[in-house]
Amino acid sequence: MPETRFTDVRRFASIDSTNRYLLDEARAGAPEGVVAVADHQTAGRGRLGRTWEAPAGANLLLSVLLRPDLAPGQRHLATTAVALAAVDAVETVEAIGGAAGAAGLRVGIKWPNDLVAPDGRKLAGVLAEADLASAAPGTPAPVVVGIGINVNWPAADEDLPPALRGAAASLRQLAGTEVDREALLTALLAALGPRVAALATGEGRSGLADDLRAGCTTLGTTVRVDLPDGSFSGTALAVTDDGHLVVDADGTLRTVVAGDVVHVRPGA
Ligand code: BT5
Repeated sequence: MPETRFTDVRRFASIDSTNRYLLDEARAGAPEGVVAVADHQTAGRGRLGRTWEAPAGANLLLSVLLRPDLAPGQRHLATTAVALAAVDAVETVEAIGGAAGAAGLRVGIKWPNDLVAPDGRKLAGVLAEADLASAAPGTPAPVVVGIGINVNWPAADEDLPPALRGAAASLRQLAGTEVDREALLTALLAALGPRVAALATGEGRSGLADDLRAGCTTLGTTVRVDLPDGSFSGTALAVTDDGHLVVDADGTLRTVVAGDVVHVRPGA
């Protein structure tokens, strides 16, 4: 399977949501690989109707259109591929800037969809939205994966709305200096090629799951899992080959396919 190149990059000074834009493009037949990047979103969205905050011109807000040939149970790996590409990109760019030293900056992945700083504050969120109805018969359904990365906002905790203080952070805060958004975008588009290509083969998918395990800050922690029909707590034990989280809830192993996870206590 040839690697998709993310070269059709459509830029917007302001748009409601780059995910919404690409879902509409997908319905109109746009191919895999189209990218939408915005300086500002007026209705940036998170999961479950939540909003994504970012002032104009400070952060990276983008979505990519994928048409991955995945079984329904494997779809979380599309989120994983984009999250891992972002982790790759952050490392590269910090190494170029030298801001965090030669080793670059290693950010973690909090299951299911956050990039987090070493202290757990959220640096980025990923939102995957599939449109199962719009695919031609026998062809993979489009999946739009959006990511918002806090690049230069907030510069300090006080910049954040009260609800996000202590919970969100930016690359700028970690690096101690402004970070070049364009360089990060270039690195991210380059990293997406191999990460998305990996979705197409069994070996590639197990590599994605391995890298998710290696970077997942949720493993080993006590978590509370919030599902539409209630919550339960336990210890996050493992990530399956499909990218799902296995939680030991009082001796019963429960596999979480989608849901909100709160880190209650760090692992021993
Ligand atoms: C996410 O949802 O984290 C997915 C965010 C995806 C945003 C991108 S931007 C480009 C593309 N186009 C879109 O319209 N969306 C995508 P969730 O796990 O539901 O987290 C949302 C929650 O994160 C909010 O309710 C806030 O509590 C918090 N939050 C909002 N903005 C934040 C920020 N800039 N940094 C850290 N946390 C934030």
